[in-house]
Amino acid sequence: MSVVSYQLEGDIGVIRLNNPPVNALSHALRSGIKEALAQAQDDASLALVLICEGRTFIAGADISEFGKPPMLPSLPELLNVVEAFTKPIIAAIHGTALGGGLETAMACHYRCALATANVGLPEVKLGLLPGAGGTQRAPRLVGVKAAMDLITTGVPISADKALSIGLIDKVVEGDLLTSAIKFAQEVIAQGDVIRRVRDIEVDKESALDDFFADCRAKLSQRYRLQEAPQRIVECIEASMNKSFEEGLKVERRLFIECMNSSQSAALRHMFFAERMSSKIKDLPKETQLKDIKRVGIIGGGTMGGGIAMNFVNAGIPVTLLEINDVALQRGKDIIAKNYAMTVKKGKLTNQLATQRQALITGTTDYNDLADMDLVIEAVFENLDIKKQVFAKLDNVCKPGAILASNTSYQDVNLIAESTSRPQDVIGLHFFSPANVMKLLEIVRGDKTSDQVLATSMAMAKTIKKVPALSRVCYGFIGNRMLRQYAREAQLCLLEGSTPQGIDTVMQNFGMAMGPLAVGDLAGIDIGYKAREGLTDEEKGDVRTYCIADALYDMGRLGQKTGAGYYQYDPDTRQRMADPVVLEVIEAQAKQRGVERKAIDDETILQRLTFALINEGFKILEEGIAQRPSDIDVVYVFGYGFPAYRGGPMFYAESIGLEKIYQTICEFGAIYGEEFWQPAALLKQLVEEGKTLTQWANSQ
Ligand code: T1G
Repeated sequence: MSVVSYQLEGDIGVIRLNNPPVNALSHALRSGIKEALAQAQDDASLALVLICEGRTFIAGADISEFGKPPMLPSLPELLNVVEAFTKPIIAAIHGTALGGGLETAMACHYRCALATANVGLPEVKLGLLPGAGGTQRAPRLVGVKAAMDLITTGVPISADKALSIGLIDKVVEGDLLTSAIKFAQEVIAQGDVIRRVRDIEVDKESALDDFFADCRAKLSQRYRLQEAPQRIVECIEASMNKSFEEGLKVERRLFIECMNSSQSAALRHMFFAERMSSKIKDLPKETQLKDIKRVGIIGGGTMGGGIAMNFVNAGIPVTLLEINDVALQRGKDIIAKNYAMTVKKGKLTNQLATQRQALITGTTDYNDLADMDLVIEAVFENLDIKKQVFAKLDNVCKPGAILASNTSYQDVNLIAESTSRPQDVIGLHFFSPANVMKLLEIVRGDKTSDQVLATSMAMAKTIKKVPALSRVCYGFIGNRMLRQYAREAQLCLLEGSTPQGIDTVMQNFGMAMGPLAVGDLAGIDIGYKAREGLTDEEKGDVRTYCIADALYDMGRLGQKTGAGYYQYDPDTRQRMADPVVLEVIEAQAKQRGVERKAIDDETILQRLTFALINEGFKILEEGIAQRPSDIDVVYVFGYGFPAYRGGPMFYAESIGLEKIYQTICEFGAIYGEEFWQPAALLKQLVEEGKTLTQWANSQ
C-alpha cells in the first residue's frame, strides 16, 4: 500500500499521505511526496492540497530512522522543493502537526486547520531542534518571541492560537478536504498566490538587545545542563541576523550536533521506553478489559487524596473512605488545597476544579464500596493493617472488582492471601505527590489475573500515568534500587563526605535533588519507622543508618521540623549546611571506628550510581522487571533521574558494562564484598561481550 497518493480533483491536485499510526515522515513518505510534486508540476492543477489520512497530520520526522544512515531526500531538501514549487500548496491540518510535520506545513504556501487541531515543535523534548527549516520559518511567520516560546517549550498550541499568531491562515469547519479545496480556490482567485515564508522579513523589533541573553539565562535554569535549548537560541538569533540560506546552514550544523549528542540519544530512548512500558510480554492481545466507572479509595491522607485527584481529573467518580468524619474532612481539605494551588498557578479554572471535586463522595462506611469497579487502599504502610482492610473489601465488594494496594514495599501476594479472590488483587504504587508524579508502578501478584493486569495498564493511560510493571519483591523496582543508592550515600557521609558534598555531585549529574535533600523532604522518620520492629540483621549494616537514627533522636526529621541533614530557613525553606550535622557524623564515625577522609566527586558518583545499576541488573535477572527500559522509566518518571541520561540502565550502557563491572570489583576490594558483589547478569554479559540491549532483545 502506497503511503502517498496523488490525484486531481477539479483543478486542485490532492496529495494524500497515509503512513499509520501518525504519518511520521519516513523515507517512503518523503520520496512519495517528492514524486507527487513532480507529477503535479506538469499536470492541469492550479494549486495543491497536502492532507493526511488517519488520525493526524504529520507528527514529525520518523524518530525510528534516527541514528541510521540518512536516506534521501532528506526532509530539509524536500521542504525546499515544496517551498520553491510554482503552484500554491495548501497544508490541510487535523490532529497534531508536530516537528517536521509543522515544518512541512510552514514550507507550504498556506496552512488551514480544523479547530480541533494542535500544532507544535516538540523537538527539544528529544534533545533536538527543528532541523527542517523550523527555526528559520517560524520567526518569519510569528515573530522571534513567539517562535522562541514555541520551540523552547515544545508545547503544542491550538489551531485558534496558531491563527492568532499567524502560524496558520484559516481555521476551517466540516470536512477538512472540502474546506481545504475551497480555500485553495480562494487563493487562486486572489491572483498573486505564491507566498514563500523564506521571503518574509523577520520582525527585528520583536527581540530587544538583551532578549537572547535573557533566553539563554532562563533556559539554562529551566533545562539545567541540557544542550539543545542553547542551540535553539543560536538558531533563532541567526534567523534575525543572517539571510535565510545562512540561517539554514546554522540550523543544519546545530541540528547535527544535537542529533549526534548523547543527550538526544537518551531522550529518544526515553520516548520509546515510555511507550514500551505499557506493553506486557506474556499478556494475550485479546485480553478483555474491565470497565472502570467507579473508584473507591481507602485513606484520605496525602497519598489517598492525590490518588483521588487522578481519577476525578479523568472524569471518574470517586468514593473516598476514611475511619471517621474528621479524617474524611481532612482528606477533602487536602484535595481542595491541591486544587486551589493548581488554580492559583493558572493551570486550571475554578469551575473545573469545583466540578472535579464534586465527583468525590466521602464515606466512613465500607458498604458504600460495594459497587466500586476498582478500590485502591492507601492506608498506613503496615502489612497487618492492609490485610485487615483487604479482608473487609473481600466481604463487601462486588465480584470482579479490582482490589489494589498503594503499598510501596509490602508483599502483594500476602495481601492477596487475605482475600478469597487473589486473582483480583494488584499493587498500584503511586508516587508522592500522587496527583503530580507521572510514574505508576504496577505490581503483579503471583495470582493476579491477566484481565486485572491489562485493565490496570489501560487505566494508567486513562489517568495520564506512565506505568511500569513489577513482580513482587521488597520495594519492587524503584525503592529496591533506591535502598542501595541511599546505602552508598550514608556510607559516603560516614567515611568522609558531607550532605552538601554528596548532593552537589548528584545534582551536577542531573538528579532533580541529591539523596540527603530528598531524605529531608520525605522525612527522616520515614526510614526510622520502616526499621522499627526489624531485627538488627533485618536492618542491615548499622553504618548505613546510624547517622539518620542519630538525627531522628535529636528530633531533626528534615524539612518538617526545620532541620535534618540541613538547616532550613523558616520563611524561604532554603536549605543550609549545618555544622551540627558534621559533628553528628564525626561522632558516629568515631563510635564505629571509621577514620574519615575526603572522597572525590567521581568516586561518590560511581558509588551511588553503580550501586543503583547493580541492583537493576539483579532485578532483571530475577524477572522482577520485564526489560531494562522499564527500569529507566521508573527512575526518570518516579525518582528525578535525568531523562537526558536515559535512565540508570541506558546510562550503564553509555558507560560500558565492562567499566561498571571492573569498578564494582575494585569497590569490593576497597569497601568490602558485602555490598559490592557484581550482579550475575552483569558478570555474564561482560564475559560474553554482550550489551544489555542485546540481552533484552534476546528475552
Ligand atoms: N516517529 C516514529 N514513531 C512515532 C512518532 C514519530 N515521530 N510519533 C509517534 N510514534 C509512534 C509511537 O512510538 C507509537 O508506536 C505510535 O506512534 C503511537 O504513538 C526534522 C527532527 C503524535 C502526540 O516528537 O508526541 O520531527 O508504540 O503512543 O499517545 O525537525 O506520538 O504504537 O509502536 O505516542 O496518540 C518530532 C512524537 C519528531 C512527536 C500521538 N515529533 N509523537 O500520541 O500515540 S523529531 C514528535 C508524539 C522531528 C524535525 C525533527 C505522539 C503523538 P507504538 P503514541 P498518542
